[in-house]
Amino acid sequence: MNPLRLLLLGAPGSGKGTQTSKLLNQFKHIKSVSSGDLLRQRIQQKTDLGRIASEYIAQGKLLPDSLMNDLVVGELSTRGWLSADSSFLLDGFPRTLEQARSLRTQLAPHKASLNLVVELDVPTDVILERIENRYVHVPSGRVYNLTYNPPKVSGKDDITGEPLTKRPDDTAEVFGKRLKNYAETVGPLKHFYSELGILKKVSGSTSDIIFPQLSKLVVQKLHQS
Ligand code: G5P
Ligand code: MG
Repeated sequence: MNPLRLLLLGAPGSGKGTQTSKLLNQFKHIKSVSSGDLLRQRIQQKTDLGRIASEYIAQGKLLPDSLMNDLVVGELSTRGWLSADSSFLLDGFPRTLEQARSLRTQLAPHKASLNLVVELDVPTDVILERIENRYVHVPSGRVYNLTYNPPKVSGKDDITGEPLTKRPDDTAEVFGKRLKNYAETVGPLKHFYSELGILKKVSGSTSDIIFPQLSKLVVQKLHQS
C-alpha cells in the first residue's frame, strides 16, 4: 500500500472536519492535523500563539503564513510524521500559495510531499444553513450539527461528555469574511497543485454524497502502482 498524504481544500463549512472524521473511521492507519483545531486548542490553553490567533480568528482574518508554517510543520515533526512512509491528512493548511510553497520545500527533504489534494465543492447557500447549527468540542476538534449529526446528549461531546461550544467566528458577519478570504486565496492554490498533477475535486450538497467520491480517490491513491 502507498502512503497517503492528503490535503482537504474547501470553503469554511464545506465539511473538511466532517470528511476527516469519516476518513479516519474508514482508514485506521491515517492520522490528521487541522490547523484551525490547533489554533483553537492554543486559544483554550491561553498560550502566546493562542492570544494572537484569537484576534485574527475573531475578525475572520488569516494568520501570517510564517506562523502557520511553523505551527503545522512543527506539529508534523513532533508527531514523527516527517518520513517517506507516513500517511497523514491535512485540514485547513496550506490555504495560501505561500503556505503551499513553503510546505513543499519543507517536506521534500523528508520525501514526504503531499500526493493528493481534494477540493470539496459545496454550494454556498447550503454552507450558510449549516453554520448556524454548528457546535464544536475544542479539545478534540469533533464537530456537530443540530440536524445533520447532533450530539447524543444535548450540548455535550459524545465521547468525553464535556461541554460543546459555538465558534466565535461562526457569526454571520465573520463567516461572510471567511468565505470571501477563501474565494480570494483558493485560485492560486489550486493552480499550484494542479500543475503538480495531484488536484482532484468532489462535488455535492451533503457530506454523505461527497464521502463515497472522496473515499474512492483515497483508495485509488493507496493502491496506485
Ligand atoms: P478553520 O478551523 O480551518 P475553515 O473556515 O476552513 O475553518 P470550517 O469552518 O472548520 O473551515 P469545515 O471544517 O470545512 O469548516 O466544515 P465542518 O465543520 O466539517 O462542517 C460544517 C458544519 O456542517 C458542521 O456543523 C457539520 O456537522 C455540518 N455538516 C457537514 N456535512 C453536512 C451535511 O451534509 N448536512 C448538514 N445539514 N450539515 C452538515 O479555520 C478557522 C480560522 O483559523 C485561522 C483563520 O483565521 C481561519 O478563519 N486559520 C488559518 N489562518 C491562516 N492560514 C491557515 N492555514 C489557517 N488555518 C486556520
Ligand atoms: Mg473545520
